[in-house]
Amino acid sequence: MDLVNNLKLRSAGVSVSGPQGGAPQVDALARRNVELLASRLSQVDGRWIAAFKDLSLFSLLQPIVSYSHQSTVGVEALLRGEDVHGVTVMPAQLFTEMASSEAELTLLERLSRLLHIASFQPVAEQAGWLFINLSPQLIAQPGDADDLAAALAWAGVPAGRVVIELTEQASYDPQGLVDAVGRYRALGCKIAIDDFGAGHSNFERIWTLLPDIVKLDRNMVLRAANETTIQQMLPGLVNLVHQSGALVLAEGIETVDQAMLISNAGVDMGQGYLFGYPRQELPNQDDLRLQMSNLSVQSQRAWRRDCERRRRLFDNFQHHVQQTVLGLRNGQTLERSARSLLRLSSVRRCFVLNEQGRQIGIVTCDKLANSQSPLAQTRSSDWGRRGYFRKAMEAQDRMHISLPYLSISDGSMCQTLSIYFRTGSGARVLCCDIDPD
Ligand code: G
Ligand code: MN
Repeated sequence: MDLVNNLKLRSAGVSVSGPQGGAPQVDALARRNVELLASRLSQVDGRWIAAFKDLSLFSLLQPIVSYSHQSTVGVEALLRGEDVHGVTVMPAQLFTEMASSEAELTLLERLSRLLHIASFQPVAEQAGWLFINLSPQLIAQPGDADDLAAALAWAGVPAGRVVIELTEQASYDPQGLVDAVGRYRALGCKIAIDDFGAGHSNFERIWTLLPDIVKLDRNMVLRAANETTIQQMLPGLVNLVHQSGALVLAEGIETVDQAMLISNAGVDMGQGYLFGYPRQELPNQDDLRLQMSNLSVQSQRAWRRDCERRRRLFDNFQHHVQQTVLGLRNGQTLERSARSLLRLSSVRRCFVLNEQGRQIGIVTCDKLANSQSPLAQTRSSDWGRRGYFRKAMEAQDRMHISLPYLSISDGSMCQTLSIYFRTGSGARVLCCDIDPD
């Protein structure tokens, strides 16, 4: 029986599994299939090659680095083909043009998976995890987890070293996909969602599959490097993914600036040409460590410069805020007390809250004074749930500064300075909205 027929038997739900000696159990049919697949593999000059139609397939490994470990924690196996003229065929073409039926596509996916496992085996000690791309269609097929288990047993690679990257294609059987993911987890594999932000790699998939790792699509890195809004959104996005219990990996890092931006956003792991091209061999670990350590030094330097700049800004604001408080405590109007504060170009408005967080006075800079927006009318509004109010009430001895947030009064990002003080009528919090730095 040939492999394609064997796969058909499996798809029809026919189980030929028998008892195996020793653990872990490997399904007999799956083992036979893997032996058939393995017969297409050969080693030329130490490199594994698989024969598929007129092509020679081979596997390249691209390093995945951890910012905290400052070293490689895994490799993604990437398929390449070579035709009889020595011309390279990329995966997109291989999977869309070279397989003419569903059964052939399954054969190609399983063959390339076996090739990846064989290519990874000699470097498994240094390489950490092996990331393999698999389509939702393949993994949801009956018996596919058995096939993977047999392939791993054949090569002697533990399932705990395998991360299954679920590609961004649609799944026509969402519950089937959830069940399938459970089967790979039961083997000991980790689950990653590939190309998050593209195609069907979206929040729905995170919520239903609860992956161990989410790989941010390369396009997200590119856009974050070029568009301020996306860059500002990135830490929040990373935080959301972390809250789901998944680590975050960014793909397509090509420049030092992109690597720093990603690291500052809290991303855990990076992959891209900056750290290493897809190659047959792993990159030199000492070089990589040096590169990671340079990145870390540069990022620390930038952070310190930023701290110093922010401290100077803060000191300047603090001086004017204290002058305002002094005026208010002496019974002057808010207009008069906040005059010098409002003259600073980044100050938008100053307002005073009572001890419940209700606004009892406000002055705005000239630019915003004539706004017609209904949201700009904040008389007697309630800011009691805001962090800047609560922090000022909790720690009464100093001025606070909020993180940037979206102001509901004018619909743009701002930061709020806040400080507690007392008047004859009770506790007050003076707040001052400024443009984010
Ligand atoms: O869909 P997936 O993320 O698995 O695609 C991986 C592909 O991305 C591979 O073909 C690989 O060669 C390519 N790739 C890997 N790193 C980079 C990079 O830094 N820049 C670009 N443009 N492509 C990359
Ligand atoms: Mn991938």
